[in-house]
Amino acid sequence: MPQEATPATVVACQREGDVLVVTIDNPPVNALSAAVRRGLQDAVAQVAADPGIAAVLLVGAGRNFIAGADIREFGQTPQPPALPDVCFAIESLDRPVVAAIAGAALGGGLEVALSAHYRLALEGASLGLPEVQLGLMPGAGGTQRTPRLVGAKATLDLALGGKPLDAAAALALGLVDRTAPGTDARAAGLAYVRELLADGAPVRRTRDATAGLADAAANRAAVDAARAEVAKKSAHLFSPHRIVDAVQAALDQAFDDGMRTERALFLQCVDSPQRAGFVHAFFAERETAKSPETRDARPRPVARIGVVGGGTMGAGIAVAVLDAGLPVAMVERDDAALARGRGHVEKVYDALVAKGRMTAEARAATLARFSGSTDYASLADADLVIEAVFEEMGVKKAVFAELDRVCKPGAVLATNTSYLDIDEIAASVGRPADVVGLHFFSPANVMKLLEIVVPKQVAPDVVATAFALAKTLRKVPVRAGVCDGFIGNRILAVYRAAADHMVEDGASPYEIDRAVRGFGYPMGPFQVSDLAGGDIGWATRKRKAATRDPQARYVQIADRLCERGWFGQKTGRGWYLYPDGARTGTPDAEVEAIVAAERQRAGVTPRRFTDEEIMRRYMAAMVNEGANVVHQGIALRPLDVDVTVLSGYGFPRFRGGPMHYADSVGLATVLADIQAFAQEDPVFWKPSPLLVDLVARGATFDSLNRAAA
Ligand code: 3H9
Repeated sequence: MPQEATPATVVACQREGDVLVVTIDNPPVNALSAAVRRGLQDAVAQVAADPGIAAVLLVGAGRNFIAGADIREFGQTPQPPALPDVCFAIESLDRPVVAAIAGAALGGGLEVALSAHYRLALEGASLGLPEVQLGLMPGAGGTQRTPRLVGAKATLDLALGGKPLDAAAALALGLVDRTAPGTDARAAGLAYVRELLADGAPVRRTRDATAGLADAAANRAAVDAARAEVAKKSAHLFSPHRIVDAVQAALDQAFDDGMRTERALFLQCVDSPQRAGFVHAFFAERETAKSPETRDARPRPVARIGVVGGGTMGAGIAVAVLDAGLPVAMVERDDAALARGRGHVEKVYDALVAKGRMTAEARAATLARFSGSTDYASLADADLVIEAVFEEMGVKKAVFAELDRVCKPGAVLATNTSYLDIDEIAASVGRPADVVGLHFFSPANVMKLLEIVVPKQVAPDVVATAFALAKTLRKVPVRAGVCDGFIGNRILAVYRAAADHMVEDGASPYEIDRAVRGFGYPMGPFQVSDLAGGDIGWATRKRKAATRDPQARYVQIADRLCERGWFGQKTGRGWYLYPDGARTGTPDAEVEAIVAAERQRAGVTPRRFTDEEIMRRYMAAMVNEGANVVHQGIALRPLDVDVTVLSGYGFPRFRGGPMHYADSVGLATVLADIQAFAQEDPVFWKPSPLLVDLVARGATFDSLNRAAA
């Protein structure tokens, strides 16, 4: 039985002579739960009552200082003491308080550190205000103390960007007073405390600091610039606007008033649906990183990786591997193809050097880990090989036959296929238990999502190896079963079809893209198609033509564009026009004319759609297919669908993913929509049995997430 967290177990106070060492010990990341807050409050009381204590040292046990507030507590009844009060009490102590930071001092963790009178950051420390990534804002003085120390611009950069600083950057900014080598916060902290005591260093409260407020004009300009930037880039988001308001309050108001303003704004963020969406996404991503196999099996060691295929995908995968610091061996069928593959890889690093984001030496060192060959024998010592060749079963099987021949026993053989039957590929080799799907998204070195596709015969430790690889490559893994399109592309096909139906029924592609952007997506589906290349979808449609249900509605508009060679950005026109290589498209009257002609051919009398109607259908299609994917066991839980669509398809993170969104709308409402749409098209709009069952039981998708936990 784990020990119950009490203030005394999660915050340990220990005397080192006249120094009280206060250790926050709340695994896994020392989050500031109610027990920790009470423990810190008790520590303050102990100092106040004991004149023999000359100074206080705050440290975190384990790898982190404090990762922030306990995110699980938001949305529940708040338990006293509130963190701002704890911070105020620490800062108010009349003897020096030092925070020695190893690992993460994030959010509330940095706010606790800012309440100390002196700060020391060790090697590898990471200091930041990431609350914005959770739909929140700093709520324990982060927006009030930080500007007093480092000014409004640096504060806004930290709180709006959400990216942490390392120790050196924090020192350069003035967020910490000193850095120290190593990771032993207690030893380095004690040495620093001794030095401060020997120097007679005074109590120095951040709330009284004035350095950051000195340049009033610069601070004002920073707030104005941030406000304009937020209005432009984060108009959909709730918390960034409030962050700017709070930092402005730090400039305009006395400390105590500013704290009250911050608190009020923070509580608005806590209550916002966006906070619930972001926090759901945070925990969902941590859940998808685990699978039944990662619990039961140990990953095989992976030090050498092979990639077969040097096209866009293969090269992108090679770059992802190189970026993770591993060596990669590429195999292509002939010298010319290999040269192109190498060229794709080099281009990525050349661009980084040109932008000043990588030195020429670092580029050379990275590429030194890349080797290429036309001989499969070069993969003989690879621990894991990823096949990324042409999407055709015969071609894939030929590659796997070669891998079967040359790879050492125990090597993991992965395919990057997006829709082929991996069971069939596995069955074609003599070691089916070593075959797994690793479905990367393009560009593979940038996109976060990695679908780990689990065929029938795969060994659990091969799946565990795939998850370990995802971690090494800093990808977001989601476990998927074998089916056409796995989780992501299968759902995409359905909501994209719903969009096509709406176009034929009267909505223009531009209206749909606008509505989808209005919902929070960076791009609409027709913009995405133009970016990816319309030929890709066209090839899939042709492949599926023979097996398509003749009863199913099929909209031909996209085919009409493709027949003209209008594939999108790369051909200068698709759904949009891209004159002179423009990256943003402009609406095309000729496309509208083609759409009108196709409506006529299909015998449709066009009608108008509001943005709300468009999104109801778009989301209903997405949610219904998401439910099917869970119902059929392709996705383990609804949260796996959420993470897939969030990390691979641009779904707005603040909405938590389609299944979380459906819960927030109400599943009965979503089902009623589907049933209403089914009146027009019962073949397309078939309510998922899972959705029907959940509505009948008055249950939510989240209940399935919790049941699986
Ligand atoms: C805040 O502070 C608001 C304040 O300003 C105002 C308050 C009034 N709470 O990521 P990992 C769990 S908002 C609860 O895999 P890593 C996580 O779920 C907060 N749990 O480890 C996982 O659990 P499990 C601002 C948390 O080493 C385990 O810890 N702070 C929290 O890759 C390990 O997590 C942030 O936004 C939490 N705050 O990375 C920081 N954090 O094992 C959020 C983590 O059961 N956290 N868990 O799946 C992080 O960025 C990373 O966790 C961190 C460690 C970098 C710290």
